[in-house]
Amino acid sequence: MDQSAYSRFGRANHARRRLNLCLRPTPVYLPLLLALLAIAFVTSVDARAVSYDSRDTRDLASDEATVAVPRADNFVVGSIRGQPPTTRHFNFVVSQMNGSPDGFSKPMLVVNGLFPGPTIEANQGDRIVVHVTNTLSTRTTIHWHGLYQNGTNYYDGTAGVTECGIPPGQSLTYNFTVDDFSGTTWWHAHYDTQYTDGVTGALIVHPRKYPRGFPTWDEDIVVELTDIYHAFSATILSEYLGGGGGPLTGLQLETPDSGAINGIGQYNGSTKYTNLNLKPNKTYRLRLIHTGSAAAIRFSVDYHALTVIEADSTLTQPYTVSSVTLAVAQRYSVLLTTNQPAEPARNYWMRAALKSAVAVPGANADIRGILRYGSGHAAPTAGADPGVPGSGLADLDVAKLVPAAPRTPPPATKAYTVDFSIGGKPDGGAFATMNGTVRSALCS
Ligand SMILES: [Cu+2]
Repeated sequence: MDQSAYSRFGRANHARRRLNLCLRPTPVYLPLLLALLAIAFVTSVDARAVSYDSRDTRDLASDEATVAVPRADNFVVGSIRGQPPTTRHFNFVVSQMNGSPDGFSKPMLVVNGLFPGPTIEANQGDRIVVHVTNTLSTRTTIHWHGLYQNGTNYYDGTAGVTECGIPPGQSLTYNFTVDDFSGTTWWHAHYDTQYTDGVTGALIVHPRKYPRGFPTWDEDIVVELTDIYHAFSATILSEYLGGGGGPLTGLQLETPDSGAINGIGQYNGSTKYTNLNLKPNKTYRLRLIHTGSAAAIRFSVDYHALTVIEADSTLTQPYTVSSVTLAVAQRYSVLLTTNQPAEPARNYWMRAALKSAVAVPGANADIRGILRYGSGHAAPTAGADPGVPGSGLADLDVAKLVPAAPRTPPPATKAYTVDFSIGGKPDGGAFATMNGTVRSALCS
């Protein structure tokens, strides 16, 4: 992505607001296999030390017509670190299903019936092969956010730029190496606004090695943060480009109804939460990924310091903060140690606060999950965010991030000027331009 070719939202009078859209798919014949895998996942939850209480008891086989939250294993990475280079195969089937990540049922576009979609995990030097089948009635593509695709740009998955999209009912096998890239990123549909409806997932590439003296951790967990819109994104887009027509206008169109942490959020008083069941006195690497579409998200864990060690796939010098705010498509890895006594049950709120410029009736910007390392299942007692009392820590200041292994860029041999702007159309919609021109799509 693509910070970013065009804006789904934003009008002439708020050109400063940039919508970073990134988009995604999976297997038609897989529901039974998924159910079997789900059973395997359940049995391994304790060993993995992470579970999702709100969904773990569901029987996927009886409910395959609706979107499921992936099992805990989908969010635990690191077991493949250090393996010899190999080819890793994935099957993605993109389909439309109803889902209710925040308790509100809505049509979604998903991969393999899951939201978030399957995590792709590899080591630097591996080849990644993803067989994508499109069961939608529109074209789709999958984009691998941040990968360089040096020599394989036709597998970049950017519809209208490097491909025309996978036609309905057809498939494409993406096949590329991750030799020059490592770190935390994500994949998403990159056709129209499809990813806003759910076609997203984590993409984790372990580096061959870490810099000397780099911090270490006991477990490695993916935390996918998103905003959620109850309207289908195509509807929002048409209202936006048409300058309105629906009940919401302007900034309201880019104000989410709610959000989710690893596929579970809250709306209208619902009380299902993502649960990270951790062990006490351990250090966890949390790989925060903003897979949403417009609202920035402020992530924090009550009473816990967060030590940033990675920003957008670049390792950083450790920098300890009280919260991290992510814009769309940004990623941060933070270290968190489970050693706080403040809550009697040792259960703490993870908070994903959505930052929107205007209000939408009924919207919930206070999205939470629970991080547990005590013995009980009592909910955390904290109401308002207590921060990290007595620590003197501040929120992340991106200007203070320093690469762990700085590199000097080569000198430029030629300079080009490119002016980016987002401007309004007479009818109220907006387009982004480069040097005053709007991109003509490769295919329409
Ligand atoms: Cu992207």
